[in-house]
Amino acid sequence: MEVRFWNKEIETLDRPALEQLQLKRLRETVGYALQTHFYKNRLAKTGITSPEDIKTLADLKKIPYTTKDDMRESYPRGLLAVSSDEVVRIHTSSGTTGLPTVIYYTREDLDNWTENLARCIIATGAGRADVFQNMMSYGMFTGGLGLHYGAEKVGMTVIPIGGGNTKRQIQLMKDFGTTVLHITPSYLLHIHDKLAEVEVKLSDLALKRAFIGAEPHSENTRKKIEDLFHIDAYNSYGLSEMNGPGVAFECEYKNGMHTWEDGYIMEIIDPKTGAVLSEEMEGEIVFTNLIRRATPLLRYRTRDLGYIIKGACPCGRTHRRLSRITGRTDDMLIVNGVNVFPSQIEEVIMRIPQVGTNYQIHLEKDGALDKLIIKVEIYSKLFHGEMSELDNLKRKIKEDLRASIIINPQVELHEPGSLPVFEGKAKRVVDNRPKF
Ligand code: DLL
Repeated sequence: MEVRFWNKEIETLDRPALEQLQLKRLRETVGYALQTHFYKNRLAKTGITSPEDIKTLADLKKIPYTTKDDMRESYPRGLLAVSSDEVVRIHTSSGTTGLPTVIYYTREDLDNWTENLARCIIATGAGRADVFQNMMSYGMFTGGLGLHYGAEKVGMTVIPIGGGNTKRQIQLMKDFGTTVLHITPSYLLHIHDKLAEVEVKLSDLALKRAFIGAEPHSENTRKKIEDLFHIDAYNSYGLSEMNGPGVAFECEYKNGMHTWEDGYIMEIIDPKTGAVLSEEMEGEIVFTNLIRRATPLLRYRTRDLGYIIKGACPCGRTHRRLSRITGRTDDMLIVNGVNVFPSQIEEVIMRIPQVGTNYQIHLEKDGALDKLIIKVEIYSKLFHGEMSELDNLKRKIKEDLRASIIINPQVELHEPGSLPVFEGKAKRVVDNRPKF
């Protein structure tokens, strides 16, 4: 495979040089952080009052973690490190569970973010000859604008349609010969269902690749997408607190997501004790942003779970790879005392070929007990077959789930298109148990 790079020098920098660069940028970032009320107070307690107090990368450990609550409490300007005339853009999180978190960007911050996205795009093998349909929503969400500028930078033809309006999406794919999609995996699966409805065949389209991300998905979901569309799908990870997409992205080898370590220091910690874990050990991902001056964030706890993959990637990039996101510290479900992650359920059901493109996880109370109901769409031809086929499928899904999550769920089979569709991030879990 011929490997292409956007910035070969940085992407293949040897480890000592990369760490040297990290140290230089960490010092600068601590300097910016000390301009904010929040970090000035917080760092003073640890004896860090100037960038010179950071002597080596190991000094990072002296800095306390920053949490989402810290960011909310600093809303709206407590984490702003530059004067307002230097700020050229603001993004916020959706704020559905309280005050949003806010990120400010200077011109240079946006350029740094765009540079990372250009690296990601080229790493997948895509490039200036591609037609890029950006189906992530534009606006305060970072998914739309983030990739937009990255794609323009590498010279792709960008279709800035944003999320939703599925028929129009398909029409544009067909009329403009779209080759690369940027989309959530759940919405992409839904698009496949819609193709037949609008009488568009895969052969009418020129699709080659999809960048899928912004929500958790399993390896089996990726495979399903690749098989249904005959394309390559690349996992893309990021979060608004670390600029947005472009933090970690798969290269053509699709064996974990290269995290741009000249831009982010990545640590994995034990979410309970806060202890830093070694490579291959799963825990909460913590990032320090090294390429943003307007809102410096030090040791930000993402609540996402994953691990650092050991060893070199055949592509030659030296930036270490992050595993698929295996869950979140706050999405674990406790069902009759047993811990279950939605990702475990998805992994099981998406490898069963008769299972269609959508599913939901429901939780109800049944007397004193919790009831777990898995609703899955199946392919329509099965509904017109033998009843026993449906019974067998239900039993198979139940048994496979039981083997993986140790709970006996109730399984419901649904016709294609009958479960709710999300054009952005999917909401898979419906927990109707009374809250205490
Ligand atoms: O979702 C940024 C993004 C846009 C990433 C487009 C990729 C593509 P937020 O809205 O702040 O930002 O949500 C961030 O989404 O902490 C994860 O929990 C989840 N997430 C993002 N990408 C992935 C992924 C954007 N590839 C939160 N796999 C993160 C699993 C993901 N979860």
